[in-house]
Amino acid sequence: MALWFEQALLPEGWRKGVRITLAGNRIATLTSDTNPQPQDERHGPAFPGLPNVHSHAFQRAMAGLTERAGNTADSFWTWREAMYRFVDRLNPEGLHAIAALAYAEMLEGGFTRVGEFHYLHHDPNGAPYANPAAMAQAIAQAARDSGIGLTLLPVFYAHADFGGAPPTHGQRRFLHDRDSFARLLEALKPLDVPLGIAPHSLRAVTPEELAAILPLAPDGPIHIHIAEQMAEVDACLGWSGQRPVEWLMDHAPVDRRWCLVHATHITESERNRIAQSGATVGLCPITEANLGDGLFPAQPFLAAGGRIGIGSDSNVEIDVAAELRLLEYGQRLSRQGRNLLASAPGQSTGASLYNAARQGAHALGASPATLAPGARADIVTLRRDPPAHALLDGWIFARARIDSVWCDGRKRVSAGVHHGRPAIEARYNQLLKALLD
Ligand code: NGQ
Ligand code: ZN
Repeated sequence: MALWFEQALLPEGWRKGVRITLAGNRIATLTSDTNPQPQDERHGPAFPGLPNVHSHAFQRAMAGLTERAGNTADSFWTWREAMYRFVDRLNPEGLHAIAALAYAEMLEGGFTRVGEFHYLHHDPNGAPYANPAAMAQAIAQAARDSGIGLTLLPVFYAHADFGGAPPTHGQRRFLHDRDSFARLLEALKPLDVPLGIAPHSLRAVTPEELAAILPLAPDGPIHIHIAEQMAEVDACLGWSGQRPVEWLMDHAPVDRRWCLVHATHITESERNRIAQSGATVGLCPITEANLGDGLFPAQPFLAAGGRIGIGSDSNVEIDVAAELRLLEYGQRLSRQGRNLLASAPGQSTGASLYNAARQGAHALGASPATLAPGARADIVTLRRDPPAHALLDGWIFARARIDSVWCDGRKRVSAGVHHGRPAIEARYNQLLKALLD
């Protein structure tokens, strides 16, 4: 059987009448300017799926539950307290149920690979599980259930703040020292997924710990949260006399392997240094808006040749088109202009955003999805009705909606809905009911 697409985004650009045959998880043959054959499955416009460079899957279960004003001023930090309380009772089974729904929704939303920034390692008392990979196995199982590609980013977390402050009670399930972390990395190898390493933030890791854990992962991506909140920038200045990005650039070997998550509050010089380093900035526009982080200077960063990836982070909403739209709209609102992230005069803003986000795959130790013979079949199509005339702009800015998604050669989403959704949702609803009462 073959797939036939009205139009498809090939490496050389949009082509009409594209017919693809699959062999296993890969594209076997691809022909353009061709008519469908009688048995072909016919679809609207198709393009390669996008990578999600930053997810905390478990936070999907808090979506909508932290939008009520508290008695004191709400902030990122009060949200974080609520998040710590929420995870108190999660076990591997619960994590599996939540992550499976989040990952199914990622596929529905156009993501075909996820980087899971995974730090919920230990049992509810903070004691290691007999198998240190128990929670990570739940993540990997959820990825298999949904069919999404997984890059696992095990997190090293040891402190509550700069200067090696002791961790708080709410952080007890995240903690390692160098040796227990090395054992975790060993235990993750049999999962057989691409592995990275993630020092949580400069708050959670001392300079000595950072230096000690990097050699444990000589290849693969390195992810870190950085400069997301002004309080973090101020605390870093108080501790070191430097801003977080400045400090990191001076003290760590930041290069293309690195993904700096958020990097919201940066100076012009920090911005240029990140762009020159080749590191990816992991932008999570919906979460950054939801948590009141601030606005990353995307326009000058991209103009300086900086690389970005998109993350769904807290998973309060999961939709890569909505992330890209908000990324552009944040720039429009703050800079009072339009089409600010278009790569050049005359270029489509949607296509420019899409192309930038596609490169985020490198930050997950993967190649960007592509429609070509031999490539993994990670394909997203849009509904044909109403006609998607502006294609990527229609998808990102207007009403064009996702229809079908194939990941690793298997069709997982039809008519916008993940095939496993009924079962995954039933298990999730049951779990959440138990968790919330
Ligand atoms: C996290 N989330 O690890 O889930 C963090 C909150 C922290 C975001 N930064 C915890 N969006 O940064 O300390
Ligand atoms: Zn995060």
